[in-house]
Amino acid sequence: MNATVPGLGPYRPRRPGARPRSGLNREGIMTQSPQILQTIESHILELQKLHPAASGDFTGLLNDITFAAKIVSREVTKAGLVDILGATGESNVQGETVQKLDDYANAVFLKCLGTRGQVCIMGSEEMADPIFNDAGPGSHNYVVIFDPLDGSSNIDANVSVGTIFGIWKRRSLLSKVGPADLLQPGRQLVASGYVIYGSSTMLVYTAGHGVHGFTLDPSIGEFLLSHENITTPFEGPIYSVNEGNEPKWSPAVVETVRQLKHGRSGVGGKKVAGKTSRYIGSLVADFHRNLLYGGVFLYPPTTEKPGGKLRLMCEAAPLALVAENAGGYASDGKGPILDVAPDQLHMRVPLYIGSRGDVMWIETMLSGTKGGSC
Ligand code: AHM
Ligand code: MG
Repeated sequence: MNATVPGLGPYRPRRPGARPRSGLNREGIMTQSPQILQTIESHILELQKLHPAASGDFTGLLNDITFAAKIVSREVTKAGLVDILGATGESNVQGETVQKLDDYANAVFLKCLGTRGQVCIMGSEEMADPIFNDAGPGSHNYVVIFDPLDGSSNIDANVSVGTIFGIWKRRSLLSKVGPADLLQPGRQLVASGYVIYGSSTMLVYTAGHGVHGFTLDPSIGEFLLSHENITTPFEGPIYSVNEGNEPKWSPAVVETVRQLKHGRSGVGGKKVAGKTSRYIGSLVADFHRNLLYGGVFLYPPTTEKPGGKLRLMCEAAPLALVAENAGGYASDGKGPILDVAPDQLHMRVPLYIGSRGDVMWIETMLSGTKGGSC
């Protein structure tokens, strides 16, 4: 079910040469009503109306994320103009070089999420430990885990990067907030989404009533509904994987990718065509493209990273919820990503995500190999 206001259509860019939407004729006289666009704030408010007992905390939290995304978008788009590019020289908790914009995006999300008293735990890919903020049961009801700027190694080349976020409900209703509140599986997510900072900035989110995409109109500083109720094809024409890792994959993964590329024989011996390859190396951008066009993204285990590279809580699980709510699927090669129980904030997993039919076929190929482990 989707939560649009009756009578308000999705945002559609104007065709070149089409009449201006203002409804003014050449003499400046109003001849038609202006098209009404739906902002993300009004969309979120409509969602809140579906839950009459809602306190507004969750709505406020989604609005905080939207606001943070606008600020980060502003910095990402002007990154080429100011001296903000380049690594700080420090390493994050996984030993990877931290880019300056990572630091900035992290600080923005922490600042925006921490001020209204709805959040009891904030965890970020950029911080070794989560931040606990507990004023006792009854308040601070949400846990937010995010990757503030995923794909940041691409920033210097002006390639799309993104933010990924997941929101869980606090479990401890009568006691102090603790690890059980933090380490929840993706199945318990109440909302998740991502922001892609690309040729335009888009925010895509799901809170259980479909997956909806909003495009930032920089001239008015608003995210406007542009992709209502996104659904992904059951099978798609694209596979996305870093094929440079092939020497480090298990034989099962090598064979799986070979068949994705060359095709295979399907049910009743019917030939299933090979797919085309697209790989940006920026998870949000690769995921977003495949969500719209259909296909599958793979980050299998390698001999160097036997547990996979991508993080369960701030990358895989939030995107898995988006995929499932759009009709797709995400697997660690053995079962649903959403059912994987985290043992720590920065736990990594193998990831196969995208069109449901494609991911299920991969799961079958890898069954008995511990998700494609080497
Ligand atoms: P990051 O969180 O440090 O930016 O790393 C995650 C990124 C993903 O965006 C992308 O899918 C993956 O790393 C690419 O890895 P590789 O360069 O090994 O193909
Ligand atoms: Mg990341």
